[in-house]
Amino acid sequence: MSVLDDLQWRGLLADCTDLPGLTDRLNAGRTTLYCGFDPTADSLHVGNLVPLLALRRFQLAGHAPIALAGGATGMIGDPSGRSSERNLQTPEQVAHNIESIKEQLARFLDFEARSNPARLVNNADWIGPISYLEFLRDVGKHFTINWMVAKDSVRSRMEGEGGISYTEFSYMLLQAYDFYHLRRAYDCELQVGATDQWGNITAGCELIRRKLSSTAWGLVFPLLTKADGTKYGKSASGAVWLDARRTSPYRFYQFFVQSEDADVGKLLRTLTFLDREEIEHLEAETANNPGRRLAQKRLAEEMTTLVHGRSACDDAIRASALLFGGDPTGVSASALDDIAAEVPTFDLPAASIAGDGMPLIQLLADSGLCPSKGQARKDIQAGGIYVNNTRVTDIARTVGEADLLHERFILLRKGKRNYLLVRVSAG
Ligand code: 545
Repeated sequence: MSVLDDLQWRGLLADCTDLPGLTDRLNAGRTTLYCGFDPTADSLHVGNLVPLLALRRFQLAGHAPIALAGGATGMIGDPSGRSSERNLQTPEQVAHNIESIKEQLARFLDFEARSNPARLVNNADWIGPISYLEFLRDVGKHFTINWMVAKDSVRSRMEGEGGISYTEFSYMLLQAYDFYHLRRAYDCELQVGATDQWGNITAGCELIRRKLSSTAWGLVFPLLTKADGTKYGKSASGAVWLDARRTSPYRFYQFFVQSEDADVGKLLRTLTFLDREEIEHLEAETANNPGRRLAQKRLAEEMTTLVHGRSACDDAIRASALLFGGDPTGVSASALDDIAAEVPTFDLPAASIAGDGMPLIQLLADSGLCPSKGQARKDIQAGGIYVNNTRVTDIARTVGEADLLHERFILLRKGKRNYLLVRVSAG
């Protein structure tokens, strides 16, 4: 299957400037393509994965991908898909963000591939040195205002209340100039992005045609949405980031495990590298056996491994099992730290459990898991209290050093789902 057929089957082809022409070009041999990422934050999020993974899909098919970090464009701000003017970022913010973003981009591409290595470029390298006069003469002159205001990104803002600054209005010319530059410097013939980038991408194709009399193609993917039409990639607590410091691997895993049955097939197709046969099998499983959530588990495992690596994924799986009554052995300290962000916690000085330990009833009441010592006693008698997921039957049970996981955690549970993580500190 060709890369375009594969993208088509995955539902990733939203639009192309010339699909038959691009098909011929890709069939004829190795093609260089690019996708740009502006340093608007210090991490990519799940929503940015579709085009980034698409670069990888093209690379796996033998083509040469370029990931562009927008050191210059990030100083301006893309108006595409935004209903209001952005605040300018400081040069320091841009510099900081670009370092983290570059590191993330690099993780998904192969820079050592012998015949089609990936490249990572920064448009500040070629936009930085141009003078304003040069830019107006060499780039601006090729575009009419009439053409520019017809673009969605500009028109919607001109119709709206706040308007659009001259600065953001000019953005598309910078991105157009990038494509032209990459066309000349690296023979880059294709730019990809999600549908919000259509205007900027076609501006580049236009500039290449005008200045070089050569062709270039644009290809856009649909923006990820859920079956209910809402934006994908946001959890109740905000965006799902690729940076483990912003979204823990545990939470990342959970985000995918909790996908709706109606969305999981689409997510497997757009975000994973599983093949058609396997995905269709998982979709059939969802239809016949939804309770098992096999497709969701597979999706979460693929994505967490891709973004955080195998061992962080294994940790997240064990931590998830732990919050479903599983065995705490084998759950790493960092996974327990991630769990601390998910369930109530209670901090206890180590001295309280030294020696003979502390009565469990006391700990249940102090930590707030049970409203009082009397209620804690009743809960134990009813068989509803667990220490490290083992049921406690003895009301005289104490908790001591022997109960500690990684020398600093004790997981308490009341009933089926109420967890509380006790963190024991040295002091
Ligand atoms: C800059 C210079 C170029 C080509 C492209 C650009 C960036 C482009 C843009 N893209 C978006 C983006 O989001 C921030 C990511 C990092 C926190 O604004 N003008 O930079 C998104 N892009 C990926 C997809 C997108 C797009 O990175 O194309 O459509 C989202 O899926 O919004 O020469």
